Amino acid sequence: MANDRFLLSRRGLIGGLTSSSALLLTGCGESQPPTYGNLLRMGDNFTYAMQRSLLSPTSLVREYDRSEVTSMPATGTYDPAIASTGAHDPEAGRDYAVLRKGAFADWRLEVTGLVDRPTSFSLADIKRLPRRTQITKHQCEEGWSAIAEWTGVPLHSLLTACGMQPSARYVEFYTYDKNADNIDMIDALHPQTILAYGMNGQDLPIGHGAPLRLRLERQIGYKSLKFLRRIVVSDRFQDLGNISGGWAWYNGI
Ligand SMILES: Nc1nc2c(c(=O)[nH]1)N[C@H]1C(S)=C(S)[C@@H](COP(=O)(O)O)O[C@H]1N2
Ligand SMILES: [Mo]
Repeated sequence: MANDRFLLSRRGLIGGLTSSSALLLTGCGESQPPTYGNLLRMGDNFTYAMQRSLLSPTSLVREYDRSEVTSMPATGTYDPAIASTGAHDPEAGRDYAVLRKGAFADWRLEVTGLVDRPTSFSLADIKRLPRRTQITKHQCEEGWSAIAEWTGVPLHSLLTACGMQPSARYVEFYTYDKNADNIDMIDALHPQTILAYGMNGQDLPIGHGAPLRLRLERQIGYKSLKFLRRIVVSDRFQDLGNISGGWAWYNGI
């Protein structure tokens, strides 16, 4: 009897959870990831649905104390100007070498697409926007993790500065190596999604993505693109290389 009651109440609980998460999902307008229907991307469906139903759109990842900061290796591409590191792009790599030589004084971040004010930001422009510092754990898909302090502009502040339009659904990132990727608006507007120019109290080092990188704290390491060059706000999902390259589009942690 006791067991039955437990089962019943548990069923009730599950029913309740399902309907409230359905409500929440409808509220977000996102019940399936854009990769839905791709058999190879079944994992996206599961983690996306779980995260979107169990976490509020603004639930924060844990932040650490400064005493918990660890060392962090620079991985993947650690210098877009050097052909032997990471996903080298000969043309962009040459551009990067020139910008790096000039201490990024001529570097610009282009923000275009569904914005009222397409803008080309210098690093100084970006540093004048609102700033957030957070100490978070980076988790690489290869198994290692590291804790570091990141300082930068919240992506939502940058998008607001450009007059993001209501039809925006995805934010695309293009870099100085061959990496590009996109995220949905829930991740884009999350309070801990920042474009970081500082790491552990210093300028962001080359190896970690200078002069500006994404910190996408609610997803796995490879989504936090380094060496940002261009941002495009879009209403259309497209595979910018990760999915065709065998990676999950959505990989929440
Ligand atoms: N442009 C670019 N961004 C990138 C990568 C890369 O190779 N190029 N590697 C990704 C991966 S797999 C990880 S784990 C982190 C590594 O960041 P780090 O070099 O600061 O440790 O950056 C991510 N962002
Ligand atoms: Mo990684």
